[in-house]
Amino acid sequence: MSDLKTRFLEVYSVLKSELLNDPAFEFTDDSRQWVERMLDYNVPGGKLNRGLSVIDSYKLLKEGKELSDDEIFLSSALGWCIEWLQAYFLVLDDIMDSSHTRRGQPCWFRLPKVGMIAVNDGILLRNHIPRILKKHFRQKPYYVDLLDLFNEVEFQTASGQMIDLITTLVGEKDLSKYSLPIHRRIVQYKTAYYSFYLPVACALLMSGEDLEKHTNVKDILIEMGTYFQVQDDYLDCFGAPEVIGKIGTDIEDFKCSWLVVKALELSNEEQKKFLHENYGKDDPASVAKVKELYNTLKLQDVFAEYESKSYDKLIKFIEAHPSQAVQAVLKSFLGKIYKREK
Ligand code: DMA
Ligand code: MG
Ligand code: MG
Ligand code: MG
Repeated sequence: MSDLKTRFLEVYSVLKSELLNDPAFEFTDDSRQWVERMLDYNVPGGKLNRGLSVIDSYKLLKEGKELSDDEIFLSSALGWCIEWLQAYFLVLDDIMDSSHTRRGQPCWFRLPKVGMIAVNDGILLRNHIPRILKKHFRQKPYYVDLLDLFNEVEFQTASGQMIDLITTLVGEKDLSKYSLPIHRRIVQYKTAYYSFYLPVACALLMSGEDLEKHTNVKDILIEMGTYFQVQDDYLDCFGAPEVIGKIGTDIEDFKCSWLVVKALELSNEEQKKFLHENYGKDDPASVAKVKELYNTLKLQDVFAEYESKSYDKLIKFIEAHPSQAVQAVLKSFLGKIYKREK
C-alpha cells in the first residue's frame, strides 16, 4: 500500500475515535458499538478515490512541495468528509434501488439486525461531516466556504437522486421519455458534483483559492463526472460483480441508464417494442432478454467508442487550461478512471 494511503487510513481511525467520543452525545457501550460497526461497514471499504484525490490535488496545487504533517492530516480529513458523504448517499441509494450487494458485501440495510435502521444511520453519517469540519476547521479562514461547499454539493446530489428516482415512477413507466439530455442532467447532479468537483474544490479552498474564480475547472470536472457515471451505467450491466463489488439492478429498476438510452437510439421499431416489453421487470428472464438485445446492438463497442472519444475531448479541455498545476490535478484524476473496470 502506498505511504499516502496508509496515512490516509490512519486519519480514519482518528476521526472515528473522535466521533465515538463526541461530548455532544452521551454514548453508552451499545450505542458506541453500533456506530463503530456502522462506520467500519460503510465508510472505508471503497476505492477511496474521491478521498485520496483531495490530498493528491492539494499536493499538485502546491507544485509538488512536501506537505507538512498538518497539511496531510487536514487534506485527509477533508477527503474523509467526502467518503462520509458518499457512505451516506450509498446507504440510502441501496435501499431506494433495492440493491443487494455493495463493495463485495451485502448492502447495510440487508443485514438482519439493521433493516430500516439504515435510514437513520444514513442521517447520522451525514451529520458526522459538520462534526468533523467543526473540530478541525473551525478556526480556518475558509471554514464558512467549506460548510457552504458541502451544503451546495449535497443539495445538488440529493436533487440528482430525486430526478433519477422520479423518472422511474411506477405507473408512469414510459421508455420513450428517456434521452441523452435527460440522462446527462441526472448524472451531472447525482454523481459529478460530489465525486469530481467536490474533492478538487476542497483542495482549492485549502490552498486559499476563491472558488468563484475556478468555474472553468468546475466545467471540466463535471464533464469528467458525466463520463464516470456512464462507466458506472455500463459496468452495472457488463462489469464483473466480483470486481465491481455490486450486482447491477438498473434494468430491473427501469433506470434511465446510458445503455438503455443508446439502445433506444439504435433500435428498429421491433427492437424498441421488445425493449418496452422487457425493460424494468424484476424477473431474470426479462433481464436476460434486455441484455441479449444490448449484445445484438453491440453496445459494448458503442461504449468503447464513447470512452475513447470522451478521453480525447477531456484531454483537449484540460490542455486548454492556463495553469500547469491545475492541468496536473485534472490529468491525474482522469488517469485514475480511464478504462476503469471497477
Ligand atoms: C448513485 O447512482 C449516485 C449516488 C449519489 C449514490 P447509482 O445508483 O447508479 O450508484 P450505484 O450503481 O453505485 O448504486
Ligand atoms: Mg444504486
Ligand atoms: Mg441510484
Ligand atoms: Mg449505478
